Amino acid sequence: MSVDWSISFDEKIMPKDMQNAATPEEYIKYHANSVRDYKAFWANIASELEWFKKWDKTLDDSNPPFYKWFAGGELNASYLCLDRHIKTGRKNKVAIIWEGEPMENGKPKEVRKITYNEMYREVNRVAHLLKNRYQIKKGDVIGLYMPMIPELPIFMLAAARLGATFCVVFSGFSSDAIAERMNDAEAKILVTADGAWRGGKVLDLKSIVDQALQKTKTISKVVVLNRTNNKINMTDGRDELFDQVMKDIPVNTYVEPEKVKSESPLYVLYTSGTTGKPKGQVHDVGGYMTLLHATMKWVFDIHDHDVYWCMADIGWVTGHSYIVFGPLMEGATEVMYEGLPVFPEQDRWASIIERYGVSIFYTSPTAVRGWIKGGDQWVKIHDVKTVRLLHSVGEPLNPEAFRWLFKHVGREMVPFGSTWWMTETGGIMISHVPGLMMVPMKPGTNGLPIPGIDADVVDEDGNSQKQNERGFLVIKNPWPGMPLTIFKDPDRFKEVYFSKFKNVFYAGDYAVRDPDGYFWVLGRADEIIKVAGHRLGTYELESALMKHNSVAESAVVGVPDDIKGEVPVAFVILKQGAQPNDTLKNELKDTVRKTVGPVASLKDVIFVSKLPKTRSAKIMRRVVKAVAIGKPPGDTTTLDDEASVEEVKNAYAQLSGEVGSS
Ligand code: 6R9
Repeated sequence: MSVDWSISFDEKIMPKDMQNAATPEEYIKYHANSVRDYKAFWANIASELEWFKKWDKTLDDSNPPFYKWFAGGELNASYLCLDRHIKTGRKNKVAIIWEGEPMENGKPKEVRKITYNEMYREVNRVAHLLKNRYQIKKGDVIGLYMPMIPELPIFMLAAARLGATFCVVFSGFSSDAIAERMNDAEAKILVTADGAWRGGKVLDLKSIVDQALQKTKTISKVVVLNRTNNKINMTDGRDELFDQVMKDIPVNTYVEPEKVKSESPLYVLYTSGTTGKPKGQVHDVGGYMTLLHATMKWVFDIHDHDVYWCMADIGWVTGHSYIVFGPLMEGATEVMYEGLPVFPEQDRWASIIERYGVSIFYTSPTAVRGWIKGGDQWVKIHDVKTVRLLHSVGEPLNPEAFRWLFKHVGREMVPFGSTWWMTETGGIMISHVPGLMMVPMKPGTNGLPIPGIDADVVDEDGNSQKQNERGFLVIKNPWPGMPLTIFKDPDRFKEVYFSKFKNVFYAGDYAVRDPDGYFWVLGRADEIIKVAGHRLGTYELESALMKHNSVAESAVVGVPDDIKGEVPVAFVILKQGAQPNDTLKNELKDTVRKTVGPVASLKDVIFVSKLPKTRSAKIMRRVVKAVAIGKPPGDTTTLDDEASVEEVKNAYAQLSGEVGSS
């Protein structure tokens, strides 16, 4: 998606009463120092964590781009998130305030307040279960396809305790998507639930898993939690009820946290690729936890008295980093909400802020745009004055959305930023850092790179781009939290991220730097689209369409949407004999939903007889997209495809003529 270009590079807003206010120049100076010797800089931060054994080398860079941070060091993520707090006075502090989606008489039907001690107990019991009943050990992978309930972080932490690797699949993905990921990750067991609440309905997780398991090769056991009292089928010898297998494990069970090497995998999380199957991003322990520790302090300014709420789903990286490992490592009290933030009414999210006195709120542009549409009255009926810090993530934050939330929740005085990062980066990379040094805000900007991160906007040749000119976003130094590799595919890791520009991480985003040095990320430069902040590869949607036997070829592009940022539209060439009618359109939409999951909803299907291609037979997506949004293909001095100006023009004329006349 492109940001609204009514943005102003010059508009500067400073949050009220900031003690640590700085000018952009002051921050840039500080930042330059941090990246000059970035290894020493990050080593200093890492030493704030508790290590079982200190690292031998801050950065093993002997085999780029496969970097090992804090090589030889030993620690445990579950220990950092739990054991440490039990010993240091946070034992009875509430870790998670969980609110279920169903309401009764205007109140949430279920609220669970779980202390650090209770989390610790449960994680130990689940670790015992994994270790003894399922023989899960260091290096094994467990799959998690679960609702937003506390047992999801509990299983993640239990796996981490054993030094095992977990792989979460977002509950909006289909059985095919689960099977593909579980097979690639070679997961041994899969944990799921009977169902998940979403917008007042039960999503049938277990039957989706049953279908997936027909196609998996490595999963021998399925653990099923009861969340919705949904009717389910249990397969003898394979499926086991969580309550049953847990009931004899005593509350005071203790499982010693494994001493895990810094550079060993904590989790694999699949991201949509531009081509081919989803890529399993492997994150380490030491570097990842170090980055989260730093960003929790700098970006969220987390303190013991805060009530923190990140609205993401744990199925995506934001939930991994900023619901599970970040806030729990810092000993925060956080809100975890199960369902839709606008269920049963538009004000659910604001009522949650009021109910628990949320002070730090991490949300998304799609959510905010939805609330704007719902009307100001909903937020006005709640007291949200406890909020002292706001951030957004997932897609470009348009200035309207910034202004609305800043006014209605931020009272036009609190820090509010749009944090740029990706699954690959592990944690926030470009952001305002109110916990460290706050520079003026500008509606819609991402701000400046966090300390220790050398980000830049470059042209096609990899040279720093001029101010105000669009280029590619890159990160020039290795950073803690970067992926170890793509699971079982190191060549692809190198190829996708480190080949466009030599030895520099290519993010795949377009960005601009303004005269103050601020970054403005504009959207993807490749075939990834963000639909309501959810990352989808157009390739996956196209492959799903190919499953229908009427489809010969297709191109899916993202088109702007007022609420969701972008939505996918498919251009389809039918096989001979197939009839292009509404019934077929609906069938195709259905095929995609069933293959990829409810998260993938095609907005429209457009039948065409040709797709524009370059001489090297690559589909010219820019042309397809221009047609989809009824605009000329625009700038033909190509930054993003290899087609000649003539080719682009012809293809556009042909396709728009065709679509216009059909
Ligand atoms: C954390 C997350 C990554 C892509 C990324 C970019 C987009 C994320 C953004 C943003 C503009 C922001 N993105 N945050 N664009 N401003 N504040 O979303 O990870 O799902 O892997 O997506 O999301 O395009 O490249 P992931």
